[in-house]
Amino acid sequence: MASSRCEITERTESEPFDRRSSFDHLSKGYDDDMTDIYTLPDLPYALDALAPWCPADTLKLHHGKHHATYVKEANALTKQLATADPTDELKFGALQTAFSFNLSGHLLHSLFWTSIRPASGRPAAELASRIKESFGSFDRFAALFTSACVKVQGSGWGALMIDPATGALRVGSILNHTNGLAPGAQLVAVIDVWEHAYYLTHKNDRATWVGAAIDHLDWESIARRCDEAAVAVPVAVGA
Ligand code: MN3
Repeated sequence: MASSRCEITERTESEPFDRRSSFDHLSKGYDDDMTDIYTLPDLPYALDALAPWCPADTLKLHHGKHHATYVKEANALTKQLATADPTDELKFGALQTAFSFNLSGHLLHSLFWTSIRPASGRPAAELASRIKESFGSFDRFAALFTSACVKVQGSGWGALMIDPATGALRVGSILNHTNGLAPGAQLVAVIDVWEHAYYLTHKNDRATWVGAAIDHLDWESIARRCDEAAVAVPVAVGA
């Protein structure tokens, strides 16, 4: 239970203090009456709908524990930041870093659940031609996206994004939760390649997990996000 303002709550044996998974230690207290801003979205399919490439036990843990923790921490950190002292640079910086990490985790997972679907398939005509324009062919896109996912060093994501300068589709990697393409790049699909996404089933075989996920991309959702994306940012060239 979170402490109320200006109180320090002693933890009991049943409530172990784990610095690795909680940021409570960054604040001695905050306004716990503030409403939570972020909520865990429901999955758009049943827990067993993605089996066998993503079985129910993996999905339940991933959504109900990993994603839920990002939501919980993002809410807690919002409250802590609301009352944090910005002149306490070390603490304030740590809170901001932790908030960014957890909010990004929430947003990326929310996008991930709607980037994949139970049925395999290919993009419909309009998106198919946009992919061809951007990459040359669907196979070329698939090879690039596979590489972007498989070759993430450590934990991260493969991403399909809209280049904010030209409007072209690009693939890129996200290390941990940080977009490695460009500020303003609009994500239209992501694939989680943190080990918690696949290790229970596929052990260290990330390539098999990625292959299945790309085969099950939800092209209708991706097409919708492409349609809804803002027009390309005009880039000034010359004087
Ligand atoms: Mn994950």
